[in-house]
Amino acid sequence: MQRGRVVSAKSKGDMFRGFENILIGRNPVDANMITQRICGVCPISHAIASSKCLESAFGIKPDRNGVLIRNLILAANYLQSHILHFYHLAALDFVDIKAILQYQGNDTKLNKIKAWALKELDSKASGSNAITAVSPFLPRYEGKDFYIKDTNTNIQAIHNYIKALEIRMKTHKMVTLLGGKVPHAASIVPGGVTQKVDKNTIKEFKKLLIEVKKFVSQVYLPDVIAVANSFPDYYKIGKFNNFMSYGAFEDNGNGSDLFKKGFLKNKRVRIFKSNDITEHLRYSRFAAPSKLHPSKGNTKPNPYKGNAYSWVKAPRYQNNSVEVGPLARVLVNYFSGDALIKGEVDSLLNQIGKKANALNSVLGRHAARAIECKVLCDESFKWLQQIDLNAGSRSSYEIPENGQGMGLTEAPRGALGHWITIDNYIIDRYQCVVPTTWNASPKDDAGRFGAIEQALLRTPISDLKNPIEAARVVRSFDPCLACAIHITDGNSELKKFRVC
Ligand code: NFE
Ligand code: MG
Repeated sequence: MQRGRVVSAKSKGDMFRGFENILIGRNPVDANMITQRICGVCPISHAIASSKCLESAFGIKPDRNGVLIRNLILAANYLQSHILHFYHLAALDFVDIKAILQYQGNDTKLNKIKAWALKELDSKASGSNAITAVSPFLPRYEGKDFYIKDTNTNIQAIHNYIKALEIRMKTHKMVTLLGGKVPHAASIVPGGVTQKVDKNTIKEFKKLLIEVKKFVSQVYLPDVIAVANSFPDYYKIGKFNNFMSYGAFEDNGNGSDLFKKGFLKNKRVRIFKSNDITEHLRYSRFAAPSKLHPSKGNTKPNPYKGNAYSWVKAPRYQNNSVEVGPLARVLVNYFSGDALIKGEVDSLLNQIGKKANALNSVLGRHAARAIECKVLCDESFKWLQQIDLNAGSRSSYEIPENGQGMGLTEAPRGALGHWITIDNYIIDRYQCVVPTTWNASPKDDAGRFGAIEQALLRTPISDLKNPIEAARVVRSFDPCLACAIHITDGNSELKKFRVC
């Protein structure tokens, strides 16, 4: 078995996206519905970014009820997305799913999984390979000490994996109560929302929220702590230096966002300036010019460009690679001294016996998602109470002949920006810079690595053929290439690691 460390990394997206080009020549309000189709996991964030973008181009402010309802829909989508990530995308990097074969108890759902696994194994029984092929749980990286050893802990985690599916269904219902449907909401529009909310809607939403909050406090947070206690090395692995948040969950009662904006470098939070964003193209499969601000950007594919290795652009803030997402939001707020976030973070740090710098890690990213869920449950109760049932929820607008707009928000995976130029009442230019464009970007014009590439460097790998450590680092960012490029090409090589 060959050991080593990651010495170089390339993060790439394998397909052209082009959503921005689809928008050119259309009615500006179409952007609101079309950009949601960029992704089925974070469509609410696109609906909000696009609504804010159009509101700024139309010169209007959103209605107060509309803002509250949008916050509630977005919070429900964050809950859905963060729980999805921890339980259904990342947990099996740590939990031994094969423990289900040892289950002897009476839980109907666990017994169903066990029976299904046994049947799958039986039908695939082709010698020693049988255990490696129970989709979607296997194959996986195999190695000594890769997964939690204690059978009961593993079985409890599998139990919570199923429970998390049920909880996600409830969060989807929360979105439909206020958004009309999932995954792509129908109610979010420039000016606010079209949904009429009454006492019953609030009652139903609250009932679901209570159940989700209980899961977050009693199951999700303890499970994150349990994983952290079993894999303490991951407080040191997967670090990055620069963090950015655009701010989200507007007008949190006092005129400020719940999650504040800022750029954090060397533990100091600086004022965020949207003018300082550029998109570098040297290693991306797009035609020059490079380093344009997104309001001037374009989307011209250049598939055969030499040196280019990704369909993801390389956005930079003041020429820095930055990490965006839950950890970035939590750290920006923590180091800004935000009392609410600081209280939640310090309480978690106390429980795990760590200092704040431990958060800059793989485990910190998982913890940040759980902390956000706790905060969003608590704040959602307050937003529900603030809705004025006797007032409307949408301000009106007129589409101007010409104009420019910008809509910034935070998607579950981080900073999301939309920029529009309107000419002769139609869209002349539309640009989206999405969270995974920041995190999974390739190198920039100066050769600086993107956030995931950088975080991978020096990661210790215990077995070259089973580089689970690298997978854990990448997965901690919760990358979504669907957002960054639309879809990945199933024929491309997915398993090439350079480890020395
Ligand atoms: Ni397809 Fe997304 C989020 C956005 S990440 S999930 O969160 O915007 O690129
Ligand atoms: Mg773009």
